[in-house]
Amino acid sequence: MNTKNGNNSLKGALNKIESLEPFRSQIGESLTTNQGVRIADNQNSLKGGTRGPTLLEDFILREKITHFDHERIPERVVHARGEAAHGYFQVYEPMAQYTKAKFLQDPAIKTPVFVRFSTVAGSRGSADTARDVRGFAVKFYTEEGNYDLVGNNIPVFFIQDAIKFPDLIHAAKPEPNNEIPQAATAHDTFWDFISKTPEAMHMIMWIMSDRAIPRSHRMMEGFGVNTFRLINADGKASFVKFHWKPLLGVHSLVWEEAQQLAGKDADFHRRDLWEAIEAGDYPEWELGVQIIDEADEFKFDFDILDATKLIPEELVPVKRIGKLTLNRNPDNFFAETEQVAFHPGHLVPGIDFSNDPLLQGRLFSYLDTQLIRLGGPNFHELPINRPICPFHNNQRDGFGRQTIVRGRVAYEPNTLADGFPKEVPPERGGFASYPEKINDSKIRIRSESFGDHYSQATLFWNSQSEPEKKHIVSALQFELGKVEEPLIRERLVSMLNEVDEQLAAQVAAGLGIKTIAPMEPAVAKKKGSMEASPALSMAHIVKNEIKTRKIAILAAESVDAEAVLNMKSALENAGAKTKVIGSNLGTLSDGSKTIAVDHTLVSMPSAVFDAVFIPGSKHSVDLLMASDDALQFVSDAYKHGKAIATTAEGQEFLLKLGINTEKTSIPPGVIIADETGALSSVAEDFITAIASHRHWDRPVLATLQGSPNSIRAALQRDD
Ligand code: HDE
Repeated sequence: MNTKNGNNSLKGALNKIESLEPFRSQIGESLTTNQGVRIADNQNSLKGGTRGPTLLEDFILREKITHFDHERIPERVVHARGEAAHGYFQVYEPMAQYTKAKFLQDPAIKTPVFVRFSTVAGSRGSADTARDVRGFAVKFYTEEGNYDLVGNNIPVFFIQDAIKFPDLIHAAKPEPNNEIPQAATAHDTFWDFISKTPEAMHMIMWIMSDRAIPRSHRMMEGFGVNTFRLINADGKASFVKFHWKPLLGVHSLVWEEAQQLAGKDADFHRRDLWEAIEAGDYPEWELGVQIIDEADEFKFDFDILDATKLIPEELVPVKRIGKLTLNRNPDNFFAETEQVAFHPGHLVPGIDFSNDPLLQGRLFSYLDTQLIRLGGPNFHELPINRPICPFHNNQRDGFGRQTIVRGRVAYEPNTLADGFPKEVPPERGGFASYPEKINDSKIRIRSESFGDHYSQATLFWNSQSEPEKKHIVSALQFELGKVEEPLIRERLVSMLNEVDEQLAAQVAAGLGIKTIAPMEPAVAKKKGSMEASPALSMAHIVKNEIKTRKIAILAAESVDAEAVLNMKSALENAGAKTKVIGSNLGTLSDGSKTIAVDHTLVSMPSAVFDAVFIPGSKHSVDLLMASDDALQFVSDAYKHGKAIATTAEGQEFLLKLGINTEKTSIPPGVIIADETGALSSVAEDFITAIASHRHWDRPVLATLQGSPNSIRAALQRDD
């Protein structure tokens, strides 16, 4: 730390406090005012007589209430709803060939990080499972200063130029006259804007896909979205796209579950992250980079500066260069998660911007919005935002200033403080912007190379599996079905027709649109170099383990405790979490062993779990069969494609729902023990079925035949 001009006078203040140590320990755990005055009565305000008026001189009451009155700060204008965790990042091998960033060189160094996940449109108290993009913001506290990678879980964005961002967000947020709907794009103003913004079509495909309703924030990818630059020690630059690849795989909910969860557990994702970290199941992602040589800037059939385009992984592979681990929950939500301030302009030497016009506009916005949200220019001093390396400069004063800087010199150059703090040349770690050549006219024109809005939307659609396509159709039917203005619905269907005719026809059918009008003027669509990119489909993500998955065990009185305990230990040995669900809390006994019920059927719906097991005895199964809640639970699990296992006695339960239990016709993902079957082989098959995440190729249950076509179609495959 700079002793001439640093903030070491804080040390002086601390010393003063240390000399008060004996007195401090006397105060001990006392309740005090903010001035440290011990409070004798925190139950009654000061009054003139026992029934008399409250006195203005009651400084204890006034301080307490005044502070309370000011406890709320403005929520983030977007990404207001979120949760965060601490952890660390380690690079696998030195990246010196591409970047001089120090935290990307030494595999032995653990760089501390703070990561916040968020939805975009909803307010701070909105439900976690809204259909939305998820923010994925990472603050690296590096030895060279803070570096923020402020990304999303979708690799592209709605718009190409930041000047459209306020319009996009005004259209997506609740409508301003009646503040309806909360945390949802299913309303007229959003789709009105989109119907006039064809550059959004690629992002629309992603947001209508299951990517927008993740199973867990621990099971979603992250993307830097914008193109950045890496710069090595010789000053050589490469373009880079950043990726986060979750080690638990990429998994989603289905829309019906997301809607149920919004009511049953609005904190579903927040709770999931918190509980996983508390249980020591630390979520992990690998940092991936797609590196593009500067010489290859123009070799693609899209512009790499256009944030509505991705670079298919098949064209430029994602190189995994390090690992992020989240291992500590915040101590205080407000102080950390709410006050953290991310900014894509927080760079360290070795990383730089590209000219992506969306990124360039973002660079202005973050600090600007944080100045008002966090109450002035000193929020970098809040513990969660402070760099871990020393920082000094001549900035002074302002609201909320904490550092007590000594001396009279607050300018540079100076002689009175021997020139401190001093500039640092780039060779010794000073940040120098990449000297990109710029020689052009000042214009407000979108580059022609940004002109193809549909090819990658089609590429995404073509790359999806059949169930994923069904879910997209159903999501569009849901969203556009909520739009009241027919013209907006029709324009959207015409735009979808440019993405894919079948897609448009299916959506149109649900909306009762008979004729699809051609787009005017006609759309100029490039023939992309690829038909499909398998990496874009979640169906191709490796599914081979069940770590941290939540399995429900349905049980009633005289349940076969042995079967429960054996299944529990098989699943837990494979890394899953199990919960016993019953009609009531309490314990259940089969005469020899007793097991505890963790949750009731009414408090924990099937949507919270990844799979369900129905053990015997016959009596327990009979009791469950008489419960509407239990039948609903398993029927939902079946409908949502989840793995279901039963002992031989449990077959009856499946039969009651209309699930075929004949050996040759058992639906995929349903495992039934035969009379002689040992539970261990059931457990093995069950684990494999859970690992597959969902089983879509199941026949529709007779009990569901009456449910709306759109739900059935979305959830099941016709074949
Ligand atoms: Fe943001 N964005 N954004 N954004 N963004 C904010 O900054 C903005 C964009 C992203 O957990 C705000 O402190 C503009 C893309 C995340 O605290 C604000 C544009 C991507 C978060 C802002 C974009 C993001 C934000 C609101 C278009 C993915 C939450 C509160 C040019 C790469 C960070 C705040 C957190 C937050 C502006 C587009 C990611 C208003 C102008 C693209 C993850 O400054």
